[in-house]
Amino acid sequence: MDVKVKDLAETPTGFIDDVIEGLSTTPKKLPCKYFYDEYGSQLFEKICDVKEYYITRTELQLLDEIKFELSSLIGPEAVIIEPGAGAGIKIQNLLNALKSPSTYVPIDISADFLFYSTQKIKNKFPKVKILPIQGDFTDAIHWQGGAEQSNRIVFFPGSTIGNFTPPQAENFLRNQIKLVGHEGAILIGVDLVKPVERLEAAYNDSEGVTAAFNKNLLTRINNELGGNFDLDAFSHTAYFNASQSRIEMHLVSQKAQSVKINQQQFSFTKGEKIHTENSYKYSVERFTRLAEKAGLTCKKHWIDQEGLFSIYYLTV
Ligand code: AVI
Repeated sequence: MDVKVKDLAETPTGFIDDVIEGLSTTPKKLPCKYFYDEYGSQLFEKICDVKEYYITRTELQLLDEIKFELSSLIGPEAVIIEPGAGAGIKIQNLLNALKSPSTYVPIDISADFLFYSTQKIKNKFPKVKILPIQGDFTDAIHWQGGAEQSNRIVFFPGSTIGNFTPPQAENFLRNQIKLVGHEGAILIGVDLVKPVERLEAAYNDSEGVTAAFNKNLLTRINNELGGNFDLDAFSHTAYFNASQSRIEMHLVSQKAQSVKINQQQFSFTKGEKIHTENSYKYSVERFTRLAEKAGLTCKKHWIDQEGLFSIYYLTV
């Protein structure tokens, strides 16, 4: 395997440009992809376990319930491609469910995550060939593959698709079609629209883990870009924007203040927000339409008993 371990906290190129650009626009914003340094990824793992965040446990349970159907839909010798693979356990459940999967292709920006997840899969599934790709899955990934031409499946769990705007989500799906080819498929988890109280509780957990996750963006700017954000002078807020069908996360300035980053000064009024994340929630109809616009057919979809989460098997 040709993946090398790099410094876990390595600053991605483009971080400073994205921060300066985002804080220079009105309203201010920061890209959510920068949540995930080592500490941010640990906080996200913790979010997945808090009682209000139903997404991870509901999807895992649903994946378990549909494993025999998935196995017969996908068939033997599948090539599973996972954009933004991270260190998750869902892939292990999927590989366990399938009949002799041939290859696993994790894609992640972090060489470390690739390294660790490759080791883990190698140990547990010694017969599965592993072909890691280091890259930003929000960009188009070009992978020809050698022998691995047929039965390619993109696995994209966790409702990460919800962190894209609908046009970006459509574009992402089009890029995945190029990866899997004409006989491929996409297995994707999508959070469902539901009563506001349930949604807002999931992004305002009582332990404050989501608040810490949101504020970690400011810590990263301070540590990696020489910023001087006062963390106590910003607070976390998350609410459902019904007209856009999305949860929005923001950091709210608690007072009029100015912050310096890399010799540049940014001023905030009291109550001014930095928009840090969108998490779109879809009905089955809306997501099916979006997938169809991208050129996919919804062959099958599943919803858990409580009606919280959906999984789709989309074919090209
Ligand atoms: C990764 N993504 C699907 C999560 C979500 O629910 O949008 C990220 C997250 N943000 C706050 N809590 C979890």
